[in-house]
Amino acid sequence: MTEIPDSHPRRESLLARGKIVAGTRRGLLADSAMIAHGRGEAFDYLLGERTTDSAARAIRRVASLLISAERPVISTNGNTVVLAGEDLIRVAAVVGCPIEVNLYYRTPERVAGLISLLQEQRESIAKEVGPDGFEGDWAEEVRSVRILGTEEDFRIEGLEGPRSICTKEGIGLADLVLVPLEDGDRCEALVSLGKKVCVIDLNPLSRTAMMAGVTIVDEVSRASRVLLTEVLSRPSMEEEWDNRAILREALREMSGSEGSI
Ligand code: PTJ
Repeated sequence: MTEIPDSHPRRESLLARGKIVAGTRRGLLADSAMIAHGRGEAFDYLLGERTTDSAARAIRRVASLLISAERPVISTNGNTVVLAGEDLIRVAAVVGCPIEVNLYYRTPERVAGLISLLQEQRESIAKEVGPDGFEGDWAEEVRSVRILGTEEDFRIEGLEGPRSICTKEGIGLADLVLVPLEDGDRCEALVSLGKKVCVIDLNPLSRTAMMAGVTIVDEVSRASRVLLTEVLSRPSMEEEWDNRAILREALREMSGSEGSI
């Protein structure tokens, strides 16, 4: 990858692009992964490439739900593993939940490749010092994070073909699913199965964003970093949650960028 100076104003964005390009070359990503990423970038530009107040509140809500759920699972696709796999493994270690590779464009090769990448990431994270605020044996907690995806022993009712395939231990029996960059159909199918669905999606107008119980309108790697801090602080649950209000606020935050002209 070309060296990007620390002072470059678009450093984070260029590094993320580099990860998407490298993931594509390794055959880990869907053919349309770059198109999806580019769409996300456009919304992120309008957000000012920052975690906004409304996104921070949504992240806190998701942290409290993850901690109080009985069987939470973090569902990951190609783009998510490449951009945010490491922080999501850290989150899973703190919460004590599995990570499942669940793809829109499912092929056995991509599932196996993404699981191997997550296993590599898990091993290198296990060798780190635990994050501030974590109490316990970090290496043990990280190594105990289950990485699922190949079992294929459950079907998501309401979806057809390979998209319906998931694991019973993960999404199948989960009461809460955190699904970054989800598609609208799957979000809807998971909601109709009675699961609590939390999503990370930079597009506040997507069907996914509107169907989910909690929507984090933020870039997946930035949001996952903040989510780690939040699960470590174990926030208590606020009573009310109005997801539509959060989406409206995200849209206002985007249009607020007109002030910078
Ligand atoms: O790995 P697979 O086979 O599961 O395929 C993954 C993609 C993302 C290619 C697939 O799910 C897809 O085509 O997604 P869509 O329908 O293009 O939706 C992607 C959504 O994620 C859009 O609403 C984007 O704005 C949003 N998005 C893209 N990049 C990011 C993002 N949201 C947060 N962070 C990002 N980095």
